[in-house]
Amino acid sequence: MKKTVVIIPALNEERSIGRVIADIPRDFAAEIVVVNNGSTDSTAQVASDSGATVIDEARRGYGQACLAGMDYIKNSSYLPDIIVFLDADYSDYPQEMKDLISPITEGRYDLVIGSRTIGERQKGALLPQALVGNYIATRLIRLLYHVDFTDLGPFRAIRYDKLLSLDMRDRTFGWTVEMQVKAAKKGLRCTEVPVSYRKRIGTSKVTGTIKGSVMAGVKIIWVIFRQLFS
Ligand SMILES: Nc1nc2c(ncn2[C@@H]2O[C@H](COP(=O)(O)OP(=O)(O)OP(=O)(O)O)[C@@H](O)[C@H]2O)c(=O)[nH]1
Ligand SMILES: [Mg+2]
Repeated sequence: MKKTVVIIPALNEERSIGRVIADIPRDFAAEIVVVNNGSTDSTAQVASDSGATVIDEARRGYGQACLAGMDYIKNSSYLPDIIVFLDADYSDYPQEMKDLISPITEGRYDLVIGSRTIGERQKGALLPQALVGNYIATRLIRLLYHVDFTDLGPFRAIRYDKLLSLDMRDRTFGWTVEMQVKAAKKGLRCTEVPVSYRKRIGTSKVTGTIKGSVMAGVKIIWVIFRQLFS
């Protein structure tokens, strides 16, 4: 069986992180790595009590946290086959992880995005600014890089060797789109599966605030265009 490691960036998610970990199908996950991104609550304690490996990354940023998770894996003694990225706020349904990894384990795809726009969404879970942002970003990717995505969702699976080949760098909200654009440019076999999405537990850090939405939107567009020239 393929070895899958789950990376969960977490910033002050003490109310949700335990539930996220509990719902991950353990037969599919060799290790769950929670990257505690400078939380001031008991996120780290809850995560380790729930059976996850907890690593600390003091520098803020979603991408920074994901990079720290990858560094931990690089320095560990084993080689995973697949990495799953998952948010800590319990918006996603971790039990759907098997749908994300089977296209990879069957050898058909390298990158599988969990799409919330083609999945079942609780009303109000994806805010209008996120829907519009996703629409614009995915149309631009189709236009410029000729791969058809419907979402930049955080819940995704990728072959570990392919992930390393992407040389990921974004330290903030551009992380998800950077992965998709680079995968498209490199000709990775990309697909999407529908995933369900519900309202988060706890306080929003990105799309729930005006500042977060604007910053994320600008960053995403920037990443999409910048990859044309690199
Ligand atoms: N924004 C942000 N999120 C971080 C950071 N480090 C870790 N995270 C985690 O990244 C995930 C995404 O953040 P969310 O606040 O859920 O962002 P979102 O999904 O765009 O928007 P909402 O779910 O509506 O809040 C959560 O699991 C956070 O805990 C960070 O430095 N900034
Ligand atoms: Mg969220």
